[in-house]
Amino acid sequence: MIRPILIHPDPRLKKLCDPVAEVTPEIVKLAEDMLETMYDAPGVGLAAPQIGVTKRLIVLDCSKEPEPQRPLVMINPEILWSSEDLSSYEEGCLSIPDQYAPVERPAEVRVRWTAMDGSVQEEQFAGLWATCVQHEIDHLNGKLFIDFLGPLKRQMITRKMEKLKRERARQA
Ligand code: K2U
Ligand code: ZN
Repeated sequence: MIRPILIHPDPRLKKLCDPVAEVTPEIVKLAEDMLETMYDAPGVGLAAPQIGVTKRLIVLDCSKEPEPQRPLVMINPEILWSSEDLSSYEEGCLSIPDQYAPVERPAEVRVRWTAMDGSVQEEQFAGLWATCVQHEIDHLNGKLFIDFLGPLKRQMITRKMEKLKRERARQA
């Protein structure tokens, strides 16, 4: 089912998330809900803390039409290697709607994770996949893309989100 996405500032978005001990039916259901929520947003990635679950689980699908969809579920993802080369991308975040800013990250990363069938996977990513997987793993460590910005820009965005939350609370 589609879950509500938390909006910054929210303490759950700043937490260091807990490892997933085992792939239970609840974890499988959570991953399915996260994929459905991500596609509905729409987005190319989503981390469990963004729907209020502070566990180390992310989903992503950076495939572009006419490529087939490639939904990836990563349990306890970890970055094994990052390239020296950097790439800059105009990042956004589903928890910080309508705010974009350029963020520099390693252009390529090698990631290891546990898949839904319990198998351990390892793959190297480049392009939007690399940017997205780093953005999502940051979420698991309580880090948001605005943490890469200067304090004034970060504060301005935070103030805008506080206003948005007040307006949404009034409409509710
Ligand atoms: O984690 C999230 O909030 C979803 C992010 C993932 C993302 C952020 C920056 C760069 C790549 C991925 C996005 O809000 S998903 C929306 C989106 C779609 C296409 C390109 C960039 C962002
Ligand atoms: Zn995000």
